[in-house]
Amino acid sequence: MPGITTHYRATPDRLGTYPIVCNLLCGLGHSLMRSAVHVLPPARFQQWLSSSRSAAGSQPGGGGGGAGL
Ligand SMILES: [Cu+2]
Repeated sequence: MPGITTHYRATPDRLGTYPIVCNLLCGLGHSLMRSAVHVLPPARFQQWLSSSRSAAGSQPGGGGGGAGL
């Protein structure tokens, strides 16, 4: 729903990429509300974190974007 922030919780006990599907019938566009959670090894996560911080520092507004995997 516009203006409402929702949260998902993931338990990262296995490496991989897992789909996230909106679980609230929230209105127009609900069927398109898809995302993913990526569970990475610690070194790979640190690499992603460093590159995200670099990208955020070089873009107006500081957006870090997605996981970029
Ligand atoms: Cu939805």
